[in-house]
Amino acid sequence: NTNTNTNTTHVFKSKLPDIPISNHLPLHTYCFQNVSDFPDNPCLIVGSTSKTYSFADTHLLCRKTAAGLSNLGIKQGDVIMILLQNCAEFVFAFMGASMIGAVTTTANPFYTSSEIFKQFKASRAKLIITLSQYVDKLRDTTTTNTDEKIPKIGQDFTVITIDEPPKNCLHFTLLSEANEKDLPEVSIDPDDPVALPFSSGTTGLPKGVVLTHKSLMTSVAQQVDGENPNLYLKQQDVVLCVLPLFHIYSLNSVLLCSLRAGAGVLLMHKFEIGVLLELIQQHKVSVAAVVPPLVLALAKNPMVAKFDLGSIRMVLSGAAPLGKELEEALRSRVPQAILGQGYGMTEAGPVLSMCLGFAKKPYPTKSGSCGTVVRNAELKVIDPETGCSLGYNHPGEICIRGPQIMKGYLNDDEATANTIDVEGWLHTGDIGYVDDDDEVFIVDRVKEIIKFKGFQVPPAELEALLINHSSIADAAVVPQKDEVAGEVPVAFVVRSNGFELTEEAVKEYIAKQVVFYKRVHKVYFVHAIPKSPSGKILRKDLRAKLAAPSTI
Ligand code: 4UW
Repeated sequence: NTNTNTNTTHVFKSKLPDIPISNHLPLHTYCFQNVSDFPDNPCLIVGSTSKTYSFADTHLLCRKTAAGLSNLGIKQGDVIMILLQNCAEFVFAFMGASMIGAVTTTANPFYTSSEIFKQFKASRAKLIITLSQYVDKLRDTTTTNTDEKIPKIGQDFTVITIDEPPKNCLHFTLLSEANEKDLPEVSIDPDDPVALPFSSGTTGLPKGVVLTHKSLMTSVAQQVDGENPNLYLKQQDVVLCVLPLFHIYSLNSVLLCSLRAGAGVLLMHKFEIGVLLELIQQHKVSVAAVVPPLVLALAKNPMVAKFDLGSIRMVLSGAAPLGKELEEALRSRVPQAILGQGYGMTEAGPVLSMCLGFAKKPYPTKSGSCGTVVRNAELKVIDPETGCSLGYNHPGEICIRGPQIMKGYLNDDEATANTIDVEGWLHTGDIGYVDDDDEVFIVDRVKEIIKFKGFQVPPAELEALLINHSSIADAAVVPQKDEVAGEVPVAFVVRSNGFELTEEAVKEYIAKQVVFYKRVHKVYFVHAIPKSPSGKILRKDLRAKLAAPSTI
């Protein structure tokens, strides 16, 4: 019952006043709007080489890449896939695509061939930008359905590598050395898509999340614009970009926010604690965007003591819950810094709430809080059973409404309607409450998703693979708490009659088909999977079993 006439809706707002947001602007226009104020400031700093691109360089290279994409036949509305770790070319390609009205779908380069092709096909991408070492995965079609026509590099799609191109592939310079004057004039509607990250949302398989120019532009403005920005980034800041840009957290809150605010972005293509510490010290990183496993490394690794982290003024954590003890442990390592969290969800555009300790005129905040709802948006908490809106301090499902949320799932009206209701509220599947000081606390999750170090593991995907195994009759995958990863996926498996199957065999079978973080960490053989009368897996029962191992 979501009848709002009989129940008053308690709408939670930011403590910061709403601001005018010109969200008719295309994302690239908005992000580069202030470049003429700081053309020579460092924009992108490549960690591995220290090569630095100024804002003027970056803007020009994005325009050249846009022209290059257009020369290759990429048109407004077309989708390109970026299959890269963090690097400058990632930025040129993403912003370049935006400039011609094209859409970028980002994928993890560690994905297996079948994971890449699933996203590639669903997004109907025409071109992939990657590294030569991953091109074999784009040729390996053993895992794709043999009934289907296998797309061929150079014929059905274009592959561009940022290093020496293998056979039938092109070099990135074809884009980055194009003439920016070839950039076609395009008229972009604010509701046109610009990014297409994949997320499984509250249930099922990964789906394309349609984020428009308006969504992302609004989200960035909610964070870094206004007299008193919620996330105050300065032109002198060096913002750590070690979290992958293929995930919305880093793409939005690190890259796009920094571009808009004129802060430098230190690009690291992978996480390695020694290198990270060295780079923080060398480039005087002032803002660190992290996830809880990284907080763990910074808080506990003995190497940290050998480096000077005095430049860090802000540490932003998100994508998974951050324990209070961990936060305290980090505090002793960077006592001068403000520590706080943001709470995001790909579908929400992505930021729902952000620590007000990061504001230009900061507010005091509490440890464990995920911040306060962003400005120009509304947040409510509902009873998951009745749909009734709840007031302060009552935990329920968090819902968000505003111009920043996704347009919907790609080609999936049903999933969209199950997530965004008729009143425009996006239902997160997270359980949390808002306290007396308007701070959001997340306490649980009612959705299926498992978060391994902040990465999404969709149980439905692993269950489909498991059930495909000839010796498996039924299966369910649920999260198990883990000190380092936060959560790990574990499987309950029903063997087919008379078949022998070991835990190792199941683990190996899955490991061959999925990216490392989706691997099954434990297999429990059971006689049946508990299900509701309608056939839904009773995940709560399985989670309860894990909490009391003697019941398995
Ligand atoms: N505490 C507890 C949190 C938290 C959390 C997220 O992979 P997705 O779809 O998206 C993200 C995005 C995170 C993000 C984006 C931008 C930003 O500024 C920021 O602040 C640092 C974070 O993770 O997964 C969404 C799900 O991840 C969980 C929650 O269940 C959410 O629905 N989650 N942040 N601080 N849990």
